[in-house]
Amino acid sequence: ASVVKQAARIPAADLESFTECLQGSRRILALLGAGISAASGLPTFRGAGGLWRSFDATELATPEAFEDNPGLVWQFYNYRRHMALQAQPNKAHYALAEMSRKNKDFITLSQNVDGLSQRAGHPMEQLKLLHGSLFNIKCTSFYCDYTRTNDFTDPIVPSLGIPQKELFPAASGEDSSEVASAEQQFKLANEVDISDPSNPLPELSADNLPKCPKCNGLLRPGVVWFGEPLPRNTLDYIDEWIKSEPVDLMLVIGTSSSVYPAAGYTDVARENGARVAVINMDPNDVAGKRSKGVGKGDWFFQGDASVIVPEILK
Ligand code: BV8
Ligand code: ZN
Repeated sequence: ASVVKQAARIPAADLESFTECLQGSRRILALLGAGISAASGLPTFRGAGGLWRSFDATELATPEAFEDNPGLVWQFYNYRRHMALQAQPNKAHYALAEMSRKNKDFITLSQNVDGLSQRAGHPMEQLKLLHGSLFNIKCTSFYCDYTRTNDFTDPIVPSLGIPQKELFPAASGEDSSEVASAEQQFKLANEVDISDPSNPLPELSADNLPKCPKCNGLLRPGVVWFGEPLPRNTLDYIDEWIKSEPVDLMLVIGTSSSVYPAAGYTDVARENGARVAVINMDPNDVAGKRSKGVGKGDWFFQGDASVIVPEILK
């Protein structure tokens, strides 16, 4: 958290030239990554927080992981839903929402699934969720089209919050009377921090997991996993928007620009006329590498997005 509070260092000359460009810009694109939500307390993917119970988040954000152990993957997403619901949007989310309200030609592309841009009041028609949302749910049955959005149930199913007997079975050999009472189990579940690798992770059987009300199939988080295509209509909309007229300015905020096709939009925008301002805590992450967002005539503002973004957009 101390890193996040690092004061922003915005060189006056850069701020001046950026402000001049911003004021002369109409068609503006923003690409958001986990770094914009760091100040809201949500761990990024690659930073120290990018691990959950010693799992690398990208190991769990795959269809294979879900196929292999839906209970584990649901506990990962249930935990992230809970964290995101506890978090508050920060000044960067609000500044972008404000700019979007003032300028209909300002579009935000978010890689984040945490819902914070939405909760900051970002106009939804100008917010494109590239990787879905923790709060969308969809059915895994091949023939079933059941989906629901804005599902803020927490925990998503009782079994992910209040343990029942089958979740904490008596250690083998002990007779069932040894199993903690429901009250003790409830207390245990609420005290047990399941993000802590040293605590036992309940083995959830499929019948404890979210079920489709239409076909009783297993439901999954409505996010885009690695190896899955991004929503076709979203990709088409963005391509059309970028190519229809020149882009004046692109803001690349709090992203390692390591995941494609999302990261590729910076180069596409630049090819369509955009100048690029990168806001990131870590200069090593973006400086120099053209495809990582910083090239000639660009700006790089180092520091916490929740401090820098409101500062440079005001
Ligand atoms: C696709 C939702 C094709 C889920 C996410 C090899 C094998 C397999 C696949 C690939 C491969 N090579 C390339 C690929 C494609 C793959 C990919 O790009 N892999 C990478 C790892 C190489 N991409 C895909 O699989 C995509 N799909 O290509 O499909 C296809 C086409 C047709 C038919 C079938 C298939 C799907 C990718 C989407 C995956 N889902 N999220 C979930 O969240 O659980 S991605 C997830 O990780 C995030 O959404 C985000 O996009 C990404 C993490 O990136 P960042 O947001 O940038 O976060 P990160 O931690 O990396 O960086 C944080 C940054 O913030 C840092 O720069 C840090 O310095 C900075 N920072 C930190 N604190 C602050 C800060 N900055 C400012 N202020 C601070 N306070
Ligand atoms: Zn279904």
